[in-house]
Amino acid sequence: MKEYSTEKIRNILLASHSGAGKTILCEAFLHATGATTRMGRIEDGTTVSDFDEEEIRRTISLSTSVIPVEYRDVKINVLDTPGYTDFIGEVISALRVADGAVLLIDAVNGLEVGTEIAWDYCTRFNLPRFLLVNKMDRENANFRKALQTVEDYSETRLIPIQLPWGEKQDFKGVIDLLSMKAYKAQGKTAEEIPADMKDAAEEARMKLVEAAAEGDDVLLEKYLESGSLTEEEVIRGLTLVVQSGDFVPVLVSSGSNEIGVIRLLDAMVDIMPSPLSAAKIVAQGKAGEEILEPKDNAPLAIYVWKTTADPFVGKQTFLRVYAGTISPDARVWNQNKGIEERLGSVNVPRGKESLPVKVIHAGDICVVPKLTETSTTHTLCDKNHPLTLPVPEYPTSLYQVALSPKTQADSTKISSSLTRLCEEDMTLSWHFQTATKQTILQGMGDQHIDVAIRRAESKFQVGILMEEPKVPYQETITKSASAMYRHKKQTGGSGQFGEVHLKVSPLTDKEFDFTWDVFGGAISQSYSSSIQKGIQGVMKEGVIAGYPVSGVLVSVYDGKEHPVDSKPVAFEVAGREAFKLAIKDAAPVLLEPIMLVKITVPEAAMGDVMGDLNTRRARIQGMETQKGRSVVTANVPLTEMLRYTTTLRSMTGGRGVFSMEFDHTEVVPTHLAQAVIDAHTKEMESRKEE
Ligand SMILES: Nc1nc2c(ncn2[C@@H]2O[C@H](COP(=O)(O)OP(=O)(O)OP(=O)(O)O)[C@@H](O)[C@H]2O)c(=O)[nH]1
Ligand SMILES: [Mg+2]
Repeated sequence: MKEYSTEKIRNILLASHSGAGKTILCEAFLHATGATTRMGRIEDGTTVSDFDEEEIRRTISLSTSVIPVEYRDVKINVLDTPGYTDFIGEVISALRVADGAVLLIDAVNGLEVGTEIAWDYCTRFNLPRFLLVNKMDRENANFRKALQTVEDYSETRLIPIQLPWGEKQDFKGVIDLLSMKAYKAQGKTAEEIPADMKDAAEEARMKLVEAAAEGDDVLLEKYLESGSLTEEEVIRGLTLVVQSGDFVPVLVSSGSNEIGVIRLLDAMVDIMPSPLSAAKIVAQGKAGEEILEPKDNAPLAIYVWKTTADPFVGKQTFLRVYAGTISPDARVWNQNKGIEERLGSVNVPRGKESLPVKVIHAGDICVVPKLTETSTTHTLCDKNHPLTLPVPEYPTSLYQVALSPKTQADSTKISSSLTRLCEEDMTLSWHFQTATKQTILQGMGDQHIDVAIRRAESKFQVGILMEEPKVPYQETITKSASAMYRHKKQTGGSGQFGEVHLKVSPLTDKEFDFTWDVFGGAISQSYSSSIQKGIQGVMKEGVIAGYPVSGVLVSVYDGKEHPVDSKPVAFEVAGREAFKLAIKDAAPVLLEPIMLVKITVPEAAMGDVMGDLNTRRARIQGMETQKGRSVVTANVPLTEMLRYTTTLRSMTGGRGVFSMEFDHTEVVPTHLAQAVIDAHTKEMESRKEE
């Protein structure tokens, strides 16, 4: 692929609700610019962007693809993100490296929740954006109505720079308000605006020119004096008001019919910022904050925004070069790891392809193979000019499953496979939960987890079984109690003898503490560590329900020893048993994790959501409604939230979202605790029978 210098690059993200047509729009870009000879289809699994086996099977995008579109001597790196909310992590990674966004809505459905979420993220990342009313060819397509749904949602001013030329099956092109020309089909050639559209176009043009004039005092003055601006002036003004986020230009298209795509590319080239004029990234350097200048001769600054692992192609690392240039075989410094990595080839990604290039200039995006130590979110730079680039915040996980290997052979592969999958995905993580002895995989929703497990099976050939995760309860005590135990085995051979008296008391700020309060040398302090070892074993295994014990102070205050038969192992047993007895006497209870949950839903769904929360032992902390959306914050036990993604989705037609994080632990109400204890007792009994 050709070399593109910084001012000839655009990094533009496509984001929207699933199904608004992002992936097909990429097909249209490639076809209309002559990069492909025919457009691929979602149904046939033949698009450039959705090349992954699971994407083809599910007919939705699951990860962000880079689609470079070469047009007017500019390379637009189009980042095609997945719209399904489970895969929001992919959108966030792409937002981090984009300089602008095109947000799509379906001309029939208007603004849907996935686009709302993307809209809010663009605001958070301060990204200039376009609104594209796509699928204008659909039966029931309605430009005005679709636009209204966005106006109802956001206060940002929307400013059409195009009007649809016809609608539904009559949608034939766009009326362009910048050039005041009509563009049929793809839009390669201009013609006069049809007579019946003239008035509407004039009126819309007025609003556009007014908006553009707000961008700059000189333009405003000229506009006030002469009442008009040239196309070039409108574009200049528009660029400024779009970049500041004051206005969002509105465009129209039908991706699958390739209508409007060329004018959309023109707008990206003319109005969206190049890396030169985009908002600058601030890095942490040796001497404090450093603003990254997107120049080839500046010290190297690279952010790693995506990693893929594939057993055949190997590891692929996606980079955005913020400053400096890179070429094949370059040596770069990984600031996070403190090591040097050597690049092999340097490539421009296009879907699954890697097109080798000789140099990547400041501002561009590329992919390099086989970086062993480098992961997503790392900074690569010049060893003599160390830098750290900012990392975006990813949401906390919302959904968990417990995993177990299908066979013995799988058990050896499972952890390495999970580690590699999680390396690819910033919203996926796994850990071994000691409290429940389960391997937990957590992510954003059931689809997210399902995809991950299928990938583990197909990419790494590891068989995985899914189970409901157990809640990581803890056991603790609510009063003090004392107990003694004598361990004695003195029949035949060498004997064992140890007697321990101990007292347990509740500890609120610590998991465990131990004091040695034996007076007069009833037992030697050298047995202290054996006694503690016995106690620690029980702390891990639990006493009443098989969950770890926490919040206990143990004081050993008396005991007995035998001159010959006392030995460490005897005191370990005595300590263990005395501790169990004491715990049982100290009014033990179960603790459960309580989450802080924030739920955002359309106002109309609020009644249902509150009613449902009532059945989940929720304690409402706050509630507010703004612009038709209600936000509830509540403390809810984790047990009640394990499958909440699915419930909330069906309760709100997919329009509800939530986040949650661990807040504190609380005692499980007695009747619920009893059920957990009974289940444990039953399990222990059935194990004994086996
Ligand atoms: N009528 C019509 N259908 C379209 C158009 N663009 C896409 N489609 C169809 O809409 C469906 C979804 O298109 P995609 O391009 O996969 O949508 P997406 O936004 O990438 O969806 P996600 O990857 O799930 O976020 C497919 O069946 C397309 O064929 C369009 O302009 N008009
Ligand atoms: Mg897609």
